Amino acid sequence: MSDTICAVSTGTASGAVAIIRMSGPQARDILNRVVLRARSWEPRQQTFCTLLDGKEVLDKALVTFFQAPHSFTGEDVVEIAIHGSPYIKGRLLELLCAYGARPARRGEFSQRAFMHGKMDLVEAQGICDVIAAGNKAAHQLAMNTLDGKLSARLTQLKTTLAELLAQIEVRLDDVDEEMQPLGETFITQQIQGVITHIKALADTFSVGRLIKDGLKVALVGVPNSGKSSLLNALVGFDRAIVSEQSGTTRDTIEETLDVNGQKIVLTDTAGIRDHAVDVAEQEGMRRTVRAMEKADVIVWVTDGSLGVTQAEQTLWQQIKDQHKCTLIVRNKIDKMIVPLDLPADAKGVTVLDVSCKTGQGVQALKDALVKDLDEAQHSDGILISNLRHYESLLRAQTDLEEALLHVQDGGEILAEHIRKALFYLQDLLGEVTPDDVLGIIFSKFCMGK
Ligand SMILES: Nc1nc2c(ncn2[C@@H]2O[C@H](COP(=O)(O)OP(=O)(O)OP(=O)(O)O)[C@@H](O)[C@H]2O)c(=O)[nH]1
Ligand SMILES: [Mg+2]
Repeated sequence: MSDTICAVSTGTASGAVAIIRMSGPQARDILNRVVLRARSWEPRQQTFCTLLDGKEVLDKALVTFFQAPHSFTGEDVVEIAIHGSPYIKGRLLELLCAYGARPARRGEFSQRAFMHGKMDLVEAQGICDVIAAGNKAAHQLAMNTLDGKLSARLTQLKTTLAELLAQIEVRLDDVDEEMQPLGETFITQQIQGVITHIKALADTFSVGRLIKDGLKVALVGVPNSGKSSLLNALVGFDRAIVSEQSGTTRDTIEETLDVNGQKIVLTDTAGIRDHAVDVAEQEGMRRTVRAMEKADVIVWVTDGSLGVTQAEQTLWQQIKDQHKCTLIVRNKIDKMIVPLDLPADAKGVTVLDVSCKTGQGVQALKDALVKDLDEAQHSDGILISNLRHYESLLRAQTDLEEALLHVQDGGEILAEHIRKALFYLQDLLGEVTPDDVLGIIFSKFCMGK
């Protein structure tokens, strides 16, 4: 980290303004080589100045200097706001590199911030998620991580384990048995308490993942039940072709929707029936099955004016085999409705009455789709959405459950399992993570961050 790095922090596209960031011990000196008038640069003050390319003016810029350690990375940092033309950005980077900086790798500014103790690994991941968040719910989730709420919870659990381990270890060293034993109930309660918290946190992954990536919903049903009409009603515009002909939709059609700040990715599919009329429809039905496999929620759309047909009985078996969260939409309730004679094992599934024609029930369907996500987020807002975090928590939990089996002997095996669980929590926060693993994690960050 003794070198000085630079990158465009505002993306590759043209824009009114772009920011080039430089971090490292030479940042100030290099800056002085590209400005018209070299100076000492007052920290955290913006200075309007002229940037030079040799003897010619490259741009007029607004420059801010942050002095180590009071900067994002903990090093000397310079931010240069320039006009966002691809030429100026490219040329300024060339000049900075010619004077001694080097192009930053992906996530390298964040990695330096982490190395200088400005944030832990969980908070650094939060930055990535904040930048990637495209809707309110994902943003809130990421902000809670960036704000350190998740880190605080993890640190608390880590401290409990570390204290317990210290008490056990000191007794292992106490060969003369001068200390009072800890007591099995105490040890069990401590471990059990941490397991409960870890489990609760790990359980939020199923919802956290959906909030971050969006809830994938597949609309399936027999031909003509109104799947494409429902897609159009949900997104609020005429996206998919609707016709009274059976077998209109062949390819899957994907569209994104925002419901109460949650992202939903809807897929309209080809209707499923016993015999496809041609090869294209056959392929369409194959894609429908694939859409069901990829979905988080399957919405079975049935025509309420017809009742459940034989073809739908077969389709239900296929839906059921997916073992996914399922909703049933009884569509066309503006028409004469016949009793809904569901297959026996579909009786417990939520049924929503909808008319794509009048719009009745469409909002209720939207609310039902995001209900679980909304509730999880409003409980206390600390959710995990990162697979690495989830896996570390599971590992810690497994070791603590093992530890519970060895409370009675109170010896080295008990200590070893607690030590391992503690290690997984420390790894989550980046405290014991090897450099090559850190390199991989930060390389997934965006350029200039
Ligand atoms: N009355 C009434 N008609 C509807 C409703 N929803 C759809 N329809 C009609 O039902 C027919 C079939 O609608 P689509 O949306 O194309 O049905 P689909 O399920 O996508 O059909 P395929 O793509 O062939 O599988 C069209 O004529 C629609 O206008 C509804 O709520 N009420
Ligand atoms: Mg269709």
